[in-house]
Formats: sequence, C-alpha cells, structure tokens
Amino acid sequence: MRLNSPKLNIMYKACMKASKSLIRDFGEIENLQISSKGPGDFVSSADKRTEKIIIDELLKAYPDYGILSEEMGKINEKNKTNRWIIDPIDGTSNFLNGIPQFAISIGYEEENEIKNGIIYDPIKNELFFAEVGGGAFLNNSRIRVSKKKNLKNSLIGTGGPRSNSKLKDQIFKEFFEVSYNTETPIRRFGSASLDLANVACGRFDGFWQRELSYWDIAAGIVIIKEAGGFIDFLDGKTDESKKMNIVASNSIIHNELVDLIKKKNIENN
Ligand code: 2AM
Ligand code: CA
Repeated sequence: MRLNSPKLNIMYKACMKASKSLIRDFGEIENLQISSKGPGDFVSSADKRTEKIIIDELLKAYPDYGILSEEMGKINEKNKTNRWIIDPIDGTSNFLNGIPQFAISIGYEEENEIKNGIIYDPIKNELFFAEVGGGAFLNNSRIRVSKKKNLKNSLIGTGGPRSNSKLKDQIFKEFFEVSYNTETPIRRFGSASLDLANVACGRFDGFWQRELSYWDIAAGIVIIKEAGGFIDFLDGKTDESKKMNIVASNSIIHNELVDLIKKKNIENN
C-alpha cells in the first residue's frame, strides 16, 4: 500500500484502530436486533466510540488541527487552514440493520481544498485512498473510473430522499428520469462515501444524491478526482453548513447525467 505520505499514514492508523472496535460492535447488532430494545441506542454509542478513537489519534498527531465530525461537531474551530472531516459510520441505517455496507470516511482539508481522503469498508477490508497529485488506490492497486461512453449502458447509483426532505418530489422525478434513460436499474446501497468509492474504482459509472453533508463526501471528492472522475455540486451549493447536492461520474457521461437531472428540474419550475 502506498501510504507513505505523512497525512495518509496518520489517517490510516486512526482508521484501522477505530475499525477494530467498529467490527466488534457490528458483531453485536445481530443479537440486539432480536432483543425487544432493538439496536438504536447501541448504534449511537458505537458511532461515538468510533469517532472518539479517530479523533484521539488525529489530535495526538496534530493537536491544533481543526476537526469537523458528524457526531462531535467542531473542534479547534479557529484553525481554518488544516482540518479533518470525519464520518465515523457512513451508512448508519445499514449498520443498524445488520447490513454490511458502511464505512469510515476521513478527509484532510488544507486552505479549503481536500488534499487527502480515506474511505474504509471494514467488512470487505477495502481501503480507498488518495492524495492530490498521487493517484487513487484501492488497497494495493491504482484505481481509475470506468470508460463507459453513454448513460444508456451505465450503472448509476443514488440515495435519498430523507423522510423530512422538502425535495422529495423532485428527487423522485430525477430517479424516474434517470431510470428511463439507463438499461440497468439504479442502485441504492445506502452509504454515500462507498458510492463515491464505487465510482472511483469503476464499479459505478455515476452517482448523484441530494442533501448530503460535507462529511459524507469530503474524502470521496479527492478519491474521485484522483481516479480521473468528475464531481460536481448541483446548483453550485458548496456551503458546508448546508446540505450538498452532488453528481459524480467517470467524466465521460457527466454532462449527459447532469443535463438529465437539471432538465427535469427546469421543467418543474
Ligand atoms: P449516514 O449513514 O452517515 O447518515 C444514505 O443514502 C446516505 O446518505 C448515507 O451516506 C447517509 O449518511 C447519508 N445521509 C446524510 N444525511 C442523511 C439523513 N439525514 N438521513 C439519512 N441519510 C443521510
Ligand atoms: Ca454519512
């Protein structure tokens, strides 16, 4: 594995340490599912446990770096230059239901640009990582986006809408539109970071989802780019305090996919 950059090395260590506890916790889910209490509270403590291990490791290495993390929020907020963006369990609903499709996602941001990203699927033992200018990798191998030339033959992933989404109708219309223009049914695997990793390594040709948080996608941004793909913020919304709408693809089918999603919205307005 080419993890010889100092940042990736620290991220990797934090990720591996946290994943040991996460895998143990996932093993408990099956028992809790059949108990009357259910796994809800347990999952939220697993989330916090995983997050704490990651944050402790990162702060040990760089005590003054900023942190934005799903559960804990912000740490060292004054440092605007160097920041870790963390999602301890991306795919929480899968985790909660005992479905092995979730990941730890850590991005490193410098001067508002994501420089390094790690997405780790502890169940498949798949580590996706990238550093700006250094290419993207899955475990020991360099990864590239797919070479599909048109949407019709593409495999596309998506997610959402959330139950309280104000964009529900719009999201369903987009789903409908993309479905009508692809031969293979759309996939919805429930972990946005792994969906982006799937685009980066060519399993998916494209992915779009509305209303994501920055920690869902931070690591994926650099991994997609370094794998030769394209990631686009629909409506140009890149304010991290708001939900983000994204389209990621192998770049060849990008315009076709974006046009289709936007076309539907123009028709609706
Ligand atoms: P999470 O598992 O960390 O909540 C599911 O479609 C994907 O969307 C997951 O990556 C999930 O991240 C993300 N997501 C972001 N906000 C969400 C929300 N409020 N409800 C469900 N999924 C959400
Ligand atoms: Ca998430």
